[in-house]
Amino acid sequence: MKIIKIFVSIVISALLFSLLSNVSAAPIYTASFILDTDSDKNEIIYVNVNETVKVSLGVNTSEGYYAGPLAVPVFYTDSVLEAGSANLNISGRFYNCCKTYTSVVNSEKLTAEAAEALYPSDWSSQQKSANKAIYTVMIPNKTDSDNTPDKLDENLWTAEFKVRDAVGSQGNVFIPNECIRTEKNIDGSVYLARYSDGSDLSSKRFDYGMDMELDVSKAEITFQVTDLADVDNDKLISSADALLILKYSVDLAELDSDALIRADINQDNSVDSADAFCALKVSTGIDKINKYMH
Ligand SMILES: [Ca+2]
Ligand SMILES: [Ca+2]
Repeated sequence: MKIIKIFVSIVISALLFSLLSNVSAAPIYTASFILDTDSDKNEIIYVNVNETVKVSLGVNTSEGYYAGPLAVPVFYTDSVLEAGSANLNISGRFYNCCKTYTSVVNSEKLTAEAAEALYPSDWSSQQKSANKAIYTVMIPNKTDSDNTPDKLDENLWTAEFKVRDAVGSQGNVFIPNECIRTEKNIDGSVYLARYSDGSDLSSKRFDYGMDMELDVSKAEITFQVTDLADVDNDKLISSADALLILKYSVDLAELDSDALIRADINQDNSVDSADAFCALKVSTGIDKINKYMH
């Protein structure tokens, strides 16, 4: 019986590895982060350590407002997500109105004073140190309405984040409702900044105009770090994890109770070759671990 099981597992694994051997893409999760009222609030996305997460900042002004200057910090939980650079959508209409006066900068690269200016005024020092921001300033080359798009539904930038080794933790990418500094402060809305002189975009505070508002009350994504599928606990999902599951399923390897929890990828309370296949698909980017968590 054992010999048959081993034979079957070898056949299965040979088949799986030949199927997947040409796929080498790193897993990347692409999440849409749109500043309009239709996005999902507090959607939880499960991610593995070292995974790359892409988040886009989009803007939707489908009601036809005049699109004036934009100055908005997008915050992220530093202990869970390590930000890479944000790539502007250079084919976007808004970018092409604003490219002379556009900057996307991580708050880490700002002066302490400039970074401090991004935080909501009521944040504690603990909140400030826990969250960093990608600060976006996009100012039309001219403030005349004839040089700006009046309706927009597009991404402004896409940023990559690497998931830190923070299994069990949650991290957010978000625009706080409190992040509004205007005398007509309305929860859930961001007012676009009015261009004043534009010479120092990375450190200047702008006066807020009333030309347009965007509802950001649902502009939040929550990432939950999991170690599901990382059976050997080396912080990577690889074919080694798949092989380990396969060996366990034919009594050629032992797994402790914690490893068994990580190995039951399809969550059916059994560790077998189906989980090995899942591990392979996650390791090659065909599936995201999030698929197995719902
Ligand atoms: Ca692993
Ligand atoms: Ca299973």
